Amino acid sequence: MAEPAKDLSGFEITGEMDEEEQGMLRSLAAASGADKADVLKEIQNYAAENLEAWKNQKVCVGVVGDPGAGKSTFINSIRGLRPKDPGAAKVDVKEGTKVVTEYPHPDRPDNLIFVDFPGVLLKKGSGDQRDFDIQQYLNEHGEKMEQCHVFLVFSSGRIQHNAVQIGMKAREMRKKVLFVRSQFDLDVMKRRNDDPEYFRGNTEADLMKELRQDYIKVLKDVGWGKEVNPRDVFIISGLLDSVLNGSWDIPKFRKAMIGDLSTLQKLIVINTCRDFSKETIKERGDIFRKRAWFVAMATTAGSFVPFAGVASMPATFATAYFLYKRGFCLTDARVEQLAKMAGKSPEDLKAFLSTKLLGKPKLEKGEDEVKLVVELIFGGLGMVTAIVVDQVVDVAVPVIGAAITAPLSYGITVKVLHTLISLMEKSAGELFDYALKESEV
Ligand SMILES: Nc1nc2c(ncn2[C@@H]2O[C@H](COP(=O)(O)OP(=O)(O)OP(=O)(O)O)[C@@H](O)[C@H]2O)c(=O)[nH]1
Ligand SMILES: [Mg+2]
Repeated sequence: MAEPAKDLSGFEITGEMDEEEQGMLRSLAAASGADKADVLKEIQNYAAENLEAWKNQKVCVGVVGDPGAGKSTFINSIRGLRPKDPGAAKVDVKEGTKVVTEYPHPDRPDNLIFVDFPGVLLKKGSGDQRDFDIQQYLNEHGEKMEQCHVFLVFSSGRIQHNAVQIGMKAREMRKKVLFVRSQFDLDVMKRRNDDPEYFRGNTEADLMKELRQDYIKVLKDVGWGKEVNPRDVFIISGLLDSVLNGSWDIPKFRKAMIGDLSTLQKLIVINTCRDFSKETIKERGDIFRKRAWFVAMATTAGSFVPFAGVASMPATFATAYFLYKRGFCLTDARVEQLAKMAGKSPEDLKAFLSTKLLGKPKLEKGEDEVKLVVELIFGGLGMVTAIVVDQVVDVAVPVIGAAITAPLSYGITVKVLHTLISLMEKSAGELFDYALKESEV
């Protein structure tokens, strides 16, 4: 039956979502009366079916830079690997990488890939690496470059012309280009040795500033040809522990790396890469908060009235709970890695976390973790039993231009999710402090 087309253009979408989701929200906003209830139901079902659609996203990070700058080391560390682990990139001081090599993240090989681009062109027959022809390089590697979402340009000193030219081509392809000076741990050591007085009057932050300015100056000299924002230059160490515990510029670097990605792509990165830095916790929470409306739609799909007496927990809610746990690095496997790194007992850290999240050091046999957390949250919110059948509220879904009415259970679910995310943020911060603070001797 042909229905008159509704004008859906006047509604501004304020959240990040794919086309299909946007269309649905617009029709929800444009619908009237009974229609609205139908569209809402449709969105709830769509959300329930697509709660984990982020798992189909792909993120490619291109890495280019000077020979020996520490590209392979970083590519390993960001994937949680040490150089000799299976799947690790070869770390070699003598010979540079000459072919494009893809390094998938072992936990999500189809979704998160680091691409190591050679800084040289190995011409058949010639073999002369100094004879760098950017056009030929593009002919060979341009297609792969197009597939990358962000580029990291590594240098350990005076960055070479080749790497800068490749970075410029990435920029022309409208890719985000970030500059990395790795091996800062060595810079500190060297400075201490070369100039023993330096750290009397200066801090590591001063040395970082110096190296950052130096990087920018060299970029200018080598012909980058554009103003470089100091905030796009990151001073890091690529060694595994530094990457995991967020030393120096690592937290800022992590934020910048995912800054231009869609929310769904960001979810891939934060749920795949381990990160024990306190400074990125809030950003991770924000990504989950942005998507909480969608989880709540899924959770209130069908005739579900979640939390009505907290008798049973909808599977969608449990899915979100464990997703958050992973994103904040609070799963058992991640806590074990944190313990290993910090030289702490894994059982001790798990008990610490459990006390923060669940109010006790250990779950009793047969207890449901998610149900327990929700009960605690409900207690805190003063909603011991929520009887929400048949009640409606106006809620804020990410669309401007219309008031949207949803079941009250939707509003309550959003509130519970937000509280849960805050609880995880707080628990992660306290856990990382507890694990890492005292171990920094
Ligand atoms: N101390 C320290 N050593 C590092 C760091 N990054 C890399 N290294 C060492 O520097 C050497 C070169 O590192 P790679 O990661 O192989 O460098 P690359 O950029 O991949 O080099 P090519 O592939 O040869 O171009 C290795 O011996 C690494 O162990 C770092 O942040 N700190
Ligand atoms: Mg390498």
